[in-house]
Amino acid sequence: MSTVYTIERFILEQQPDYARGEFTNLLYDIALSAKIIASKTNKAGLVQILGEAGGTNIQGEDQQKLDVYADSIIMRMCDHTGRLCAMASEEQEEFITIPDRFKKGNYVLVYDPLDGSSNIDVNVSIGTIFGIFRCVDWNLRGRVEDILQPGRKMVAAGYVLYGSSTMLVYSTGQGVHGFTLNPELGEFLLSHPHMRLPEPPAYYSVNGSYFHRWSPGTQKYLRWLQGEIEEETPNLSSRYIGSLVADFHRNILRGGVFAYPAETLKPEGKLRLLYEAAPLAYLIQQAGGHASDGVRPILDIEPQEIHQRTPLFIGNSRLVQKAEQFIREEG
Ligand code: AHM
Ligand code: MG
Repeated sequence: MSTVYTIERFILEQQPDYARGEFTNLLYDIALSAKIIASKTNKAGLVQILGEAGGTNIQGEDQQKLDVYADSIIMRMCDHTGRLCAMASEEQEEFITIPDRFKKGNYVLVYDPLDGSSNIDVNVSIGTIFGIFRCVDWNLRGRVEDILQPGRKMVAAGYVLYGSSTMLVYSTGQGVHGFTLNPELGEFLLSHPHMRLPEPPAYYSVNGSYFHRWSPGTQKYLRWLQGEIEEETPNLSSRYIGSLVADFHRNILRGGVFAYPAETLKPEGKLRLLYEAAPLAYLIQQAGGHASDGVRPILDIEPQEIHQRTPLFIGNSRLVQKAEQFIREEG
């Protein structure tokens, strides 16, 4: 029988001998939050019977929207453990400080608690994205400087996909590893060790309905992806779920590129740099790929504000570099 690795065992075995366990335990906290969120998202369809999310259920209790619920689970799971000095969440305007009554830790957690929320009501995969930094100054309580760090400084990143199975995929800089939740055991089991982007790439994922609002370089890029321009033409098929984690996960397994470019109505793009683009950029680099805003690596961008947006091209390095080339050439 092959060895069964629970996520706990795997994280522990990857931990260097000198580690004090603070970081390891933070990953456990995230895995536990993921299990709690998964058990709730699995029942999302039942709110139609038991009461709408955001409305009142048959017991007369207020139903929390799932993204708000996921946010409070992660925040409450992580704010009192003494492992963090600050957090930032897509669901909260300001960054989250650790209350004075709790011990402060040395790490910073940035997260999108439930991305792809437009997909919840139609039973399509959704996900959680997270990134971890070290605090800039370990002696101080969390400040905005601790949050506004470039992706290059992340010490870990990952996502949880709530799909046909729940999967947790993460990296601490030693490759990308995927775990599938066994619902009977309530354990994440190692199912995808050392994930690497396969060659040749199979898919491109982009919302082509915005084509007329893209720059000429971006339009040319889509035509190239579709095989219309004879210049190292790729042989790709199209897949777009509209759920970043799910689109990213499929592309990391099958090979490909995901793009959410800038367009006239969204000149900065739609996706958020700190807790969407940067963690996935960290992962894709670990899987042998690349992420760019069309001009520079996502990992090099210094965020100016917590909820800053960025255009995003992410996946197979050659496919991402081609986007950069067309955007450069348009001048
Ligand atoms: P959200 O943070 O409001 O859930 O929006 C982010 C989602 C991503 O998961 C996905 O890649 C993108 O929005 C899809 O946007 P569009 O519908 O414009 O293609
Ligand atoms: Mg989001």
